[in-house]
Amino acid sequence: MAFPILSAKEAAAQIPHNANIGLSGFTASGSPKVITEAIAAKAVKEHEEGRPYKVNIFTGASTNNHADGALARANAIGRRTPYQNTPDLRKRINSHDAHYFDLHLSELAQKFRYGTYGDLDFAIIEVAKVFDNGEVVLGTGVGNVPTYAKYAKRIFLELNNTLPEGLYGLHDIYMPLDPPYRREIPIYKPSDRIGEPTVKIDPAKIAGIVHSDAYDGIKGFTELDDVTLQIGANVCNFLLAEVKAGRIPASFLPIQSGVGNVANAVLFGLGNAKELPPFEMYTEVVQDAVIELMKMGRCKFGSTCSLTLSDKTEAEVLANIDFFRDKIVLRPAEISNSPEIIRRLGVIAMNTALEADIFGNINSTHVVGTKMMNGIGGSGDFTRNGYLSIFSCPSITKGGLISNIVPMVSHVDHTEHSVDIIITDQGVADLRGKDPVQRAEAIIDNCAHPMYRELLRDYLRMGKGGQTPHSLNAALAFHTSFLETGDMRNTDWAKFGA
Ligand code: 0RQ
Repeated sequence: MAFPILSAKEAAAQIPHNANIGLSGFTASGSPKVITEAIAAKAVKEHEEGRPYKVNIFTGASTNNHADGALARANAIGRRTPYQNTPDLRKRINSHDAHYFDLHLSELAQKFRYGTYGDLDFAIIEVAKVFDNGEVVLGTGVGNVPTYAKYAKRIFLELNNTLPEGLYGLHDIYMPLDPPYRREIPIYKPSDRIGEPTVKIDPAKIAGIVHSDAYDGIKGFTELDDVTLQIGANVCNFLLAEVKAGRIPASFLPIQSGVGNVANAVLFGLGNAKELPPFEMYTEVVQDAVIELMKMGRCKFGSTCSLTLSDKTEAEVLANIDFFRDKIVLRPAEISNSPEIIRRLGVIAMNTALEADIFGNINSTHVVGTKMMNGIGGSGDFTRNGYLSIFSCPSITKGGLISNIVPMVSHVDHTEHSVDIIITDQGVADLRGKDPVQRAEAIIDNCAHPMYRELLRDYLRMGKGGQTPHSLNAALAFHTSFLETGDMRNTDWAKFGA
């Protein structure tokens, strides 16, 4: 069947105000680029002519500057979920121009199938190849494509000419049945394949193909500094001690690693920790550092939802795809992040906090309790189900104006019940088996920066008893001091009756 070839503008012209659109990909990888830019241009024109025009965007995770970036600049996003990380969209979310709701990434596909968010009018899917029968080979990120492709009424394909056909075979496309018929998802080791290499799309739904040669545009990470290197080393030393103590099997367990500079440093540390055996990953994002670890033989296999690689590293991987073919599988988000599989495989979950409180609760999303940074992403999927759940962050930020260890987190993403270990550049707090006061002592002594330890100890002493001795009138004093004076160190407990 010959599908219509359209320009991006012709595709965008068919998408009306208030349409629900599912985008392919996971992070910048595999996300559409040219049709989303054309929708943004259409929105600008509609707004200039005095008509409302916004679309509701459902994705796998964050997207890229061509999608979230362009659409946010055009103020063209109505509803948005489950994760984002572009500065322009962040501004729209925090000003309520875009109505973002933050969701565990494993949940969106099934919630769509359950009918929670209404009909899906369109899917826009980046592909490496289209077969005449509607089967497609996806790009470097899968996200929620299987569900979006099945449930969208009409589908536009972005055929990206920079993606080699050699991507065929890297994907493992599988969709579980929904309750009450769901069975176990039969993955028993990270490299198990249970599905198909392609997504089968009903050809009658394909509204057209738009050619593209745009790159994901992912930048490399910030150079590692002394603080991030120390965090990485502390994580590795902790894992090594757990193996030596027999609490992690000597053959090791699959690893999940989050996003960002800190996660990158942790991966770098794992590469250098030669006492740890080569390991496998069961994760959602493979970033540049993992590719290096694969080349070094340190990472044997990566099950992931996306290859979130800088343009340079992606070109290298795609040019040498045969070397990586038996080392990578790309899965849908509900499989890469499946609570069932994470629990079964015993995944070691390693994610990053914006702030942790002395009792072990974690804020990963809200700056000073109010402004959305990125979102919870998959951190909750892994943290709640991991064999061991580790959070790391620097002990201080902005030269010490902010302590990342606070009396009470200003927003809670991960509760004390899900967090086993907190690690900063200062050291490791092992929270397992400790009551709240013992946890607080471990976190203050081992993780807080020395310049904040006395303030935190004073807070604990001020506590009004009970299992978790908070001083409710002073619990957010670090944050209010920062907002009032620009420095958490100016916290004055005397103002709170201490
Ligand atoms: O600000 O950009 O102005 O310099 O936050 O901080 O230390 O560079 O940390 O890049 O590792 O990101 C939690 C955001 C950490 C990320 C978060 C400021 C700091 C800096 C970034 P600047 P760093 P990282 C897998 C799992 C949730 C999603 C997740 C994240 C900027 O890891 O989004 O885990 N996680 N997904 O200065 C105010 C504080 C701060 C602070 C740091 N306490 N208060 N600002 N900053 N701490 C992937 C997916 O789900 C797809």
